[in-house]
Amino acid sequence: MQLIDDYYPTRLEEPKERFERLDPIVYSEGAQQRSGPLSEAQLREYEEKGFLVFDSFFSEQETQEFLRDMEGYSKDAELKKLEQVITEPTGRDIRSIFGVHKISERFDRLTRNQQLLDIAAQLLGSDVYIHQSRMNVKPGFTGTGFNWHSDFETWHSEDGMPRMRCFSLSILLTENNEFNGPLQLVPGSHKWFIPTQGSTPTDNWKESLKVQTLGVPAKEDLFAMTRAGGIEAPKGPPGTLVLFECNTLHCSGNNLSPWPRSNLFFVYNSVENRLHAPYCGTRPRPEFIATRAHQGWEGLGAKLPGKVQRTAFG
Ligand code: 6CS
Ligand code: FE
Repeated sequence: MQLIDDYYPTRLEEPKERFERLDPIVYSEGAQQRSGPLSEAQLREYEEKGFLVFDSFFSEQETQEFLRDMEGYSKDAELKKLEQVITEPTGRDIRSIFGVHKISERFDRLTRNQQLLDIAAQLLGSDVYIHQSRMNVKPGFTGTGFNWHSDFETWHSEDGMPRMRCFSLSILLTENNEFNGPLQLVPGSHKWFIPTQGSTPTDNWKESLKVQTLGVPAKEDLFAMTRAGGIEAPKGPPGTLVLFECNTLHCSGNNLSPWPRSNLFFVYNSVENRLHAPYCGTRPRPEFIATRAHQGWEGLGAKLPGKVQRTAFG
């Protein structure tokens, strides 16, 4: 079995201090970097803040079609029986549907939108594939939020994503405003890796996708990160695009407003950053949460801190 170094140890028994990320933020260089579509200024902003916002990236009409599809899926009783449909912690309301690009041809095509692929190549400096897709539905009055986390911390420990060479796109399908539980990001936090404490149980996703308790940074880290960078919650009409680096700290609050807040979420990973066995030692999460089937990942193992080797999923 091939052993893999764990450069970002997390889910630890003992606390470990945050440290600066070991990976680049923008991977393309020279002519590829200058070829666009992102301008030099946008690339610098992404490097500094860890996210970019594009107002009205998609037209109102396109977004209406996405929203119509999404509403159809959230009313589909057959779909609701599938494990990839995550319901709210209390009640049967839909919270997320994973693998939407496998369910919907329109969303599948959307992941291959040329402009999005060009942005992905410019940021990641390679070909890419979709690591995860989902839609999040946060209905008015009852929709609940997500605790503070870095997606990379989860994808590294629970999915075996080795390095930070990945980003997320959130396509707003309804208006996001200060009242309906928008995404809250900490500018600059992507430059730090914050190891968390705790041990990850088998099938943690069944719990964490409803209410996340593991993988949440300590309060001191959140104080330090927000003291340095503050918090920003991008607002905008349907069709706005929020692009954020995989290690940018974020959360979102409950939606107590009457207005639903829904978005589509695509994660682009570099083909040079394929998944290994989960670094936390559990069995891999399902394919609809973390794409690995086409990657021939079996036989890859993670070398864990303090342990010489880890078999596939202990
Ligand atoms: O576990 C995951 O992969 C996911 N969880 C959160 C809270 N954000 C990103 C990702 O979809
Ligand atoms: Fe997240």
